[in-house]
Amino acid sequence: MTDFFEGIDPIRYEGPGSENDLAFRHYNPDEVVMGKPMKDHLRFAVAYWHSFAWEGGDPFGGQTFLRPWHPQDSMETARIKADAAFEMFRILGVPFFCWHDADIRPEGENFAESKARLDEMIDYFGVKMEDTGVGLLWGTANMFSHRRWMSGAATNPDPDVFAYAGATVKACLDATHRLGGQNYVLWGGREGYETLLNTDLKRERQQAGRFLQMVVDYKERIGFQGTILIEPKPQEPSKHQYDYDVATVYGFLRDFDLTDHVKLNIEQGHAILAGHSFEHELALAASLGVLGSIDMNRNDYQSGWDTDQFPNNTPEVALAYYEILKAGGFTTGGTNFDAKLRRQSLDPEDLIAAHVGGMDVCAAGLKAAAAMLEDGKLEALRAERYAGWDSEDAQALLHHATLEQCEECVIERDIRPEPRSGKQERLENLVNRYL
Ligand code: 3MF
Ligand code: MG
Repeated sequence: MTDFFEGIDPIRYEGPGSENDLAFRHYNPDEVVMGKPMKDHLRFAVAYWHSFAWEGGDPFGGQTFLRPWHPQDSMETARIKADAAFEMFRILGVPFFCWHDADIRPEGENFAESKARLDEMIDYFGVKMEDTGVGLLWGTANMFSHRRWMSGAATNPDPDVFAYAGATVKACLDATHRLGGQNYVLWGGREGYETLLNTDLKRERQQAGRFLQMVVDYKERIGFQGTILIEPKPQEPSKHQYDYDVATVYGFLRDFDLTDHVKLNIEQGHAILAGHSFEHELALAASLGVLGSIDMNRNDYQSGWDTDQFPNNTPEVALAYYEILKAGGFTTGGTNFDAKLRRQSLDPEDLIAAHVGGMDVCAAGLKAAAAMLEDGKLEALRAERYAGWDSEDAQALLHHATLEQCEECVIERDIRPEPRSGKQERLENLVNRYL
């Protein structure tokens, strides 16, 4: 075990009036919201990479954190890191965690050694998960950090890298399956380009589509019951990333006949980078039937990159959970905190406090979203705005009419459409009543 979090007690719910930094003010795990406990709506997960693998470096400076598991170059320190991680899961009471292969074991001399190390850590996790009851929300492969991935993984111009990517995803999907993972995620940080001058877009799209079909085929062969999730992001580290946003990924899934086999893991910060709101991406994914899970964080609105900060804006989070609840809530998905401390937040307690705050913001947002949905006013006003389409004539117009018939009808009935107020400000005022 580790004493990294020594002296920090399990976090308890103390209510909105609590002044205790290390207590929940809104996240009351067993409190029933819309018929089920809050914890089963939110399904919180800790991101191993940000909380335990990241050493505090940024493009202009190196390590700031000094942890008992540093240097992260041996299986011994990999186990110490795992001990600290499960200690934090226990303190926070989170039901899940997520990992990349590279987060949990040091890279080996070759693929075989890397795989053996991964399997050793999966055995170690298995015992801890059994002991603690913490589940795996999703596993994934880091196919973006090592230099072999610099020109892509599945979309790489070198077929050897494509093969290495296939072997890597197989190992990580097997590991996720072995741990009873609820999902498997693919974020293509290098599946894109730095310059069109050396890029064959058609070829790379074909490779990416074929690769995803191979992943789905394998998932079915091993009987993995979790959901395969693509995580959209428009750029960073690539100049342009192919899985740009929900709409782009959906078109890609359609092209390769995968819309029934793959859903999306949607990240707040990535939605913003793509020029959308988080709730836009969630609402669109829900309308297309591909809403799977979320990476919860926030970006700094003054910086044009993915700052992966913990969420602290309840109104924004409420609109996100409104779309999730309206879509029926998570099934295998959940709320993964793809969020990291600022590199100056050095203390173990900072890691705990960051998650406590993030969990509380999500819980407050969930409760506001549930109140909005149960109250029904917003949906009633939305339905009223489209009521004109409910008539038989309107449905016949939509499903059977021709343009000639439109013209005939408009002239015969001398139709002169009269615009009606969209009531946006009143709707925004209504939302604020729940916050
Ligand atoms: C990058 C990300 C990634 C993905 C992770 C899982 C490192 O902006 O969000 O986090 O979430 O690779 O797909
Ligand atoms: Mg993410």
